[in-house]
Amino acid sequence: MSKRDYDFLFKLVLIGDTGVGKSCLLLRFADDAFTDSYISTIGVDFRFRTVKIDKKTFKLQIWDTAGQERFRTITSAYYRGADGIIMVYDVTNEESFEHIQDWLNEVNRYASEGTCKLLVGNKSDRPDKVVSTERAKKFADELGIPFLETSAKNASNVEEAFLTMAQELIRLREAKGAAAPGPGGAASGKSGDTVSLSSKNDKEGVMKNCC
Ligand SMILES: Nc1nc2c(ncn2[C@@H]2O[C@H](COP(=O)(O)OP(=O)(O)OP(=O)(O)O)[C@@H](O)[C@H]2O)c(=O)[nH]1
Ligand SMILES: [Mg+2]
Repeated sequence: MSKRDYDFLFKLVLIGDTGVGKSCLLLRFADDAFTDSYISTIGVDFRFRTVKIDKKTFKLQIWDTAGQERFRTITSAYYRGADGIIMVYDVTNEESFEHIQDWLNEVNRYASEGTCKLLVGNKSDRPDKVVSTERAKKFADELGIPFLETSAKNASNVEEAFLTMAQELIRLREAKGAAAPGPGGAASGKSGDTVSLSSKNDKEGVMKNCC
């Protein structure tokens, strides 16, 4: 019998308009790779990445959803049971930022209560930025959610974005007393376990999606 290879499992979901770079963020985080070619996601896709934090193994199951409107009914089904939702816009695309409010409404409608949220402004490497950092930060602060600007292209802040989310989830879990499973029923973990994010490494466990 094989033993479970992680201490905690977190289910994360990437959402946002088509073309903002959700798949590229996941590709960067899972494979440390980037592609300029644009293949719009059909439906949903997922990847795993395992990270080790203070001798504990966290398995992140990350769902990459299609931003295209026609897939909305399929993708909304994936919000339910998510531990964390990463809302992505493109810093060079005003509309994609304005639509974050719509995405948020979707999340509030479909996601479980207590789901962690994170706002990400992607493509920070581009010189033609139109959504200022201050504006997005203010928006995120009003919502009380963390915010980061990333570049999947040059790998800036990508690692930090996913780990910020993991950190939030760990904090929440600890506050709740650790033993209770998250919205996705995914957590294992022993009651009262203390974890801190002083280190991160280990790219093992990266798997191609299978179903
Ligand atoms: N300059 C720059 N281009 C990026 C970055 N991230 C993604 N792109 C480009 O943006 C385009 C769209 O990226 P995707 O990751 O496929 O976008 P998506 O959000 O998954 O789109 P859908 O699957 O249609 O929802 C591609 O041509 C990428 O190369 C980035 O950080 N910087
Ligand atoms: Mg995609």
